[in-house]
Amino acid sequence: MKDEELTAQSSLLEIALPSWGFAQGGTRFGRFPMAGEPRTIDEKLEDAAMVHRMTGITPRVSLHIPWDKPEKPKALRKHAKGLGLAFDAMNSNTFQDQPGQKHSYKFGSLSHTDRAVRKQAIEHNIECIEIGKALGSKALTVWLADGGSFPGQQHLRSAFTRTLDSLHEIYEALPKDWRIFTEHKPFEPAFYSTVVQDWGTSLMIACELGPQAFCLVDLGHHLPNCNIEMVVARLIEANRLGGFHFNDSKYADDDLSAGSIKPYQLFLVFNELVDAQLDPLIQRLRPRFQPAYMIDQSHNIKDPIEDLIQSSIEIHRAYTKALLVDRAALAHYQEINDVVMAERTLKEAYETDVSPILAEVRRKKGAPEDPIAAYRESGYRVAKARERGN
Ligand code: RM4
Ligand code: MN
Ligand code: MN
Repeated sequence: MKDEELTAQSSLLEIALPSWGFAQGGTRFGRFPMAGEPRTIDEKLEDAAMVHRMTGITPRVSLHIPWDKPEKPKALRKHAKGLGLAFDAMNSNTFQDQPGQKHSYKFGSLSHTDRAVRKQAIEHNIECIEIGKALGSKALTVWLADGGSFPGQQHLRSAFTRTLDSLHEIYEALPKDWRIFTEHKPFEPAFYSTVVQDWGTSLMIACELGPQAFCLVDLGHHLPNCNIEMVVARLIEANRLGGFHFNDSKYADDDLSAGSIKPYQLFLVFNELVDAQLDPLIQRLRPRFQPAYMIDQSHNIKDPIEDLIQSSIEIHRAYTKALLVDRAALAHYQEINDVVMAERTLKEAYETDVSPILAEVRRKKGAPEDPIAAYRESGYRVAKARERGN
């Protein structure tokens, strides 16, 4: 691929930012707030606009409800537009009890044995859709903490059937131009049996619900050594790959910066995505192949703005390297079973320094060559600490 073509392709990537990633995160042991962190959704949007000014590739924000529930969604949409931002998928939250909530989610939400609890969780998801409509969002992401921590606690099949029934009701409320994503996760907070624990379950849900339902792959939601690129390839083949939550992990759902621990894995995931994107057969048979890219991390010790900039760059890097793979050569080596040359073809792309291409894409979008340095020079956080008084 020529440099201009590579730059053009590379500049097509867009990644959504999580509203829940702008305040300093914490663990169950503690949280160490930083001066100048945002307190309201308006302030989080200001920070998102700063990230987008630095990266040029992060123009949308994904909202978590009720954490970032807007009082006036229409006004928030206007505020975002003024900052050059729009809204990505809506995220529902039935994994925590909120003040004043009638029924508790202690023993589940969409899978609960009590119809009243399920109804409350269904209504919450429908409310997320309603807010999302006013914001211009086009998708709902459902991650469920539902499950059991001890053998015998839940009837495994019935818990799944109830979840499916609940999801059907949410699906009914989905506008025709929306998509619903279900996110799998093997464990935590349930430590024995999670209802949507793997991509197989997520795929069953998508197939049961209908053509607007897709699976979302959160890179941190896999057991150690899971071959995530295989999961991606299978979901593409099933025409049900909806999108990603990017992050990285060493042990489990660590929510570390994308590309910080296993950059080769991130590249291999993008290798599958680019391969499908360039495959005319896939484009013809699966016109709905439009994965949504999003970051889902917890910024416990880094400045969240720096972490989001850094992660966006690493995702962009992995994608651009995947564009470099000589696909004709790879196909040839696979065909003749030349293992070494096939692997070398991937490694050649992976080992190419694409930093100049990334910088060129940013330059064309009016973003700085070195986003972290530019952000630090801007004195943004210090100014915000003064302005926000924290
Ligand atoms: C979960 C999952 C969801 C996210 C919550 C905060 O582990 O990754 O996507 O919404 O965390
Ligand atoms: Mn996630
Ligand atoms: Mn997670």
